Amino acid sequence: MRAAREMGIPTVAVYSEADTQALHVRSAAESVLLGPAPANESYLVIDRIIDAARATGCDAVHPGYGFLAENAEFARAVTDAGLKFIGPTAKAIRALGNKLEARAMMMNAGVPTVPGGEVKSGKLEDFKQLAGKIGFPVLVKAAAGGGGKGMRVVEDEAELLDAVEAARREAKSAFGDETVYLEKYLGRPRHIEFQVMADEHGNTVHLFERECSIQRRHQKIIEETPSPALTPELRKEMGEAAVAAAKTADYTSAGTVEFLFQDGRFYFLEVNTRIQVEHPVTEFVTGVDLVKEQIRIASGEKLSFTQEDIHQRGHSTECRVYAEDPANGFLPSAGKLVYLREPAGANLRIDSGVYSGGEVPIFYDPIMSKVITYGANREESTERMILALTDYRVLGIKNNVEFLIEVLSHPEYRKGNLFTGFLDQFLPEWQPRNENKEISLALAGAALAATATESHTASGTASTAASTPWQSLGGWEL
Ligand code: MV4
Repeated sequence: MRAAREMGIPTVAVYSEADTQALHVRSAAESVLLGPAPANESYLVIDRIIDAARATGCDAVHPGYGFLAENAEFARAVTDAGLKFIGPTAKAIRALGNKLEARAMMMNAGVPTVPGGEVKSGKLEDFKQLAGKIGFPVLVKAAAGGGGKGMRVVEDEAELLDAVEAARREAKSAFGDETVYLEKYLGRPRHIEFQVMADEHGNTVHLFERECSIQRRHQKIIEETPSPALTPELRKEMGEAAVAAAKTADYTSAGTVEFLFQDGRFYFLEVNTRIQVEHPVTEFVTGVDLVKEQIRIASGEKLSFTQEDIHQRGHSTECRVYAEDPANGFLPSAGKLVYLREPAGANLRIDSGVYSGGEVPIFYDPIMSKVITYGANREESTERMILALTDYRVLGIKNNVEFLIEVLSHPEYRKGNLFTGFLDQFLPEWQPRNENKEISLALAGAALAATATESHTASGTASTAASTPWQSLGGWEL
């Protein structure tokens, strides 16, 4: 909406009954109610969104990065309604959505993939043979999967048949497609992805990488660019592979080519056919507004830059602030956001979906905001992030801010020693250092409010003045 506004384009928000007071509704020129809180009665009902676009005279639909953003049927319906879909074509979304199909396309285009493949016969005997050829451990993956759903690690042949059958059942009930395939299991990979952009005139570029290894249960929590693992040579090679991947899929708009990276080698994983949550780190380091560029591409323009125009300058870090309790199994936290004060400053961006006094609904993904920092180098960006998070004040909703600070402060994080198992290995069963922080903050606030009127006049005469902490310290800080 901000990108559109800067381009002089008015926007219409759609929302559910749970989101009547939501920030995105307040930010749009107009808004349309889709239906009740459950997403399958509102945000996931394709026809209602098309109707809302038509009723308000929209020219285009931006799918964002949730709900229907990677739904080929939705992209098709938008196009069939005579509207422009701000994203890739339905055909590209569909082809890349099938992981086995995407893998085959990439192998054809010369993009490195993890050793493995399909068992066309579907016979368990043939799975055994393939697994033997790949070498254990192997990973059973669902063709229709992605994001970690329906995966199973198999350590030896004895476990294989059960795993294949279980993965098939799971895939069938989750995706309606029981096709599974095998890959060599990489035990300690980094997740490194490349941003790509392509226009409708055959121009395709990459905007370098993002390292997203710090995640739990396939939910990313810290992303950064550049990746501490890449050399200029590897970066060039991976960037070229990402562009080849986009070209072979006839890709248009913004997309992400995901790779696993281990022992100096990279392997294609999948393509995310949407703008991603972590896109701001790329914007900081390249200076390109990716959403504006998406809108320009959708209106038929050529890319406003070439590959040679794009450079990485400095370092950027993003932390996702979630409404969840890290001390209690990361259980989502909902309710009234009693008080919120977000940090501010140079080289700091906050993309927030909440506000002080607002409600955080239970119905959707518990992300509250994204804090993004920029620095001349990794140390500066990380230090700036720690200070920003230290200044992030939340009352009423459990959140992961302290947890994030601890990850950023960890010696292995500082060394850039990142891999997808980082949190399980270095911060298992994490507990906050000061569980009473929220109570302390509330007491400090109450004390400050109670003494606000008298303190300036009476402090000089009070005999306890010297020993009271309120004289020397800001109440909130204490
Ligand atoms: C893998 C892997 C190890 N070896 N494939 C998880 C998400 C899904 N798109 C693919 N995933 C993985 N595929 C092979 N051959 C490890 C993961 C994986 C992972 C990948 C990226 C980011 C976080 C992850 C967490 C656990 C497992």
